[in-house]
Amino acid sequence: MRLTDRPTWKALLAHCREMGETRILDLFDRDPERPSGFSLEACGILFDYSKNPVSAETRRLLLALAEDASIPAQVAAMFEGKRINVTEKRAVLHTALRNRSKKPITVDGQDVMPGVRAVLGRMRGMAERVRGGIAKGVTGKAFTDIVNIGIGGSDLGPLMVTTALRPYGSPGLRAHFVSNVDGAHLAATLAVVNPETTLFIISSKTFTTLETLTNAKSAREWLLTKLAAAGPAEILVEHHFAAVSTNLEATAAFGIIPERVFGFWDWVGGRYSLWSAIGLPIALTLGFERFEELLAGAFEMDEHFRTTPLERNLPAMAALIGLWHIDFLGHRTLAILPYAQDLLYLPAFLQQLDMESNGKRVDRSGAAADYLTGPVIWGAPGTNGQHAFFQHLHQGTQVTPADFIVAANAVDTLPGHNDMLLANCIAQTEALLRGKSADEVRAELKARGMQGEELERLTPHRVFPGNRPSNTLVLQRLDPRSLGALIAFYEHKVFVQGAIWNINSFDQWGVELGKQLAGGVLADLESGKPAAGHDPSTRRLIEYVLKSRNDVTT
Ligand code: G6Q
Repeated sequence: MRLTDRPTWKALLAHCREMGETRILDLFDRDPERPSGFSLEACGILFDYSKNPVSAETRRLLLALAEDASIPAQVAAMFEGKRINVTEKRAVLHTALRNRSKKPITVDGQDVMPGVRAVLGRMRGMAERVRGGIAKGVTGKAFTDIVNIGIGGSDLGPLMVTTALRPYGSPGLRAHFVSNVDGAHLAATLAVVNPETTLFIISSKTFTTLETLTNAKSAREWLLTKLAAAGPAEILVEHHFAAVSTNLEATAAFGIIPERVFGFWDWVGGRYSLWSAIGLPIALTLGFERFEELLAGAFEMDEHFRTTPLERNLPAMAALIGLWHIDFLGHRTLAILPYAQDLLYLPAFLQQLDMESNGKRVDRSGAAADYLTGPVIWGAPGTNGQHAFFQHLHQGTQVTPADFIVAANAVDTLPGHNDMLLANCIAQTEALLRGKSADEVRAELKARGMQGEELERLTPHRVFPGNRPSNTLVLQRLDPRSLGALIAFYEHKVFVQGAIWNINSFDQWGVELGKQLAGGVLADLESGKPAAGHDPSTRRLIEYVLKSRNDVTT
């Protein structure tokens, strides 16, 4: 039966009409226990979803929908290594990468855990050798800089995590991330590193991604030129390059020695791969123990997710709240607002995780979905956003649900700063909820001596409608363990939503198309003439660029 024909879906539609204009504040008035009744705590994370237009009845109906979609069975199928990525006929086992138990995890009867442990062991060895100054550059100097060259799933995860855990980093070993094929990205990075002490990690599951290979080749050229006097090309590449890939033939052809190639498996999707060898920059810069703490935090969330009934299950409840916003209230975006500068890249990471997983328009059977699926994810660190786009959140014509993320304790701060940060975060959720009525505005203006026409003219501009929904996630502190749990929380939230929408959250044909199309236009640019078959606009753009370009290579 189609999702929208199910009685559980129809019951939610009817309930949505009944809820009508119910304000979230009314729900607090009706239920004094709401703050605790509509929040959950697990794995060191408080998930407060009380500031959403969700009553006990809404929750009951959402849970019924989840049961109807056999969420517990779908969760079990993922953890058990079933080939739930139906379009690529692959298992989805990023959870195996952080499985800290002794339990085997099998795909088609084959235990994947020995392979996982073997790669982790090699990562540990590499991290220890680089950090201990045993693995050195060709001229005998210890490494001071790691340049990860990768894009999408082979970039955002390690970039986000190494940035988020900055206070745990090693001052002597800096990580840089080059993803954009725009030569400016690599050039700017190469300008600040010393070839003698730089280790390049080429991260590409397929080792065919145009951007990554272009950057990798240019980095190799740069190194060979800079260190020409230090030895032959193959020795330089051997010392200064490592790779993370499933394509061992291509890494060998690039000149990377097998001992420096770290593999992973087709059951790890790019956006779920930071727990695999794609996390090598994390292990190198933070140390392998920290990387293991990250895995342990994620494992803890996996266990919570796998074993906890849906009504007390953080990712499941977050998914249901999101689904209520998207499909029933029509709120199509979600703002991710980390109140932590070190979580700078979290919105971009979650944007990929969610939008690449659930940005799908057909269900698993290939039928067009007649309901909205994944939301548009965007955001930026608070408090900066408050001085920019929060205007839209407070007074815009659209309602944007938001996730506020904050740590109760700072790892590395200056006196007074953390309280100010926390105060801003909490106050914003309150302001979005309460708003400011016309009467409150009038009273405020009168107190300032304003009256008459001027007061009435200004009042509507200063009214905040309020009733704007948000979740608040409070971590004890931003450390490897809690970050691991937080990322796994979002991974599983996305899973539950995709499972209810009956879509395959684990393919990415939309991304694959881009990889194909760029090749065609590139050939046009290189040949100086657009090939036949382009639409008129594209053809004109290619011609315009051909006429105007005048590259300067420094
Ligand atoms: C992630 C996507 C995509 C992928 C990049 C890089 O889930 O598949 O972002 O990670 O396109 O691909 P490679 O690792 O193969 O270079």
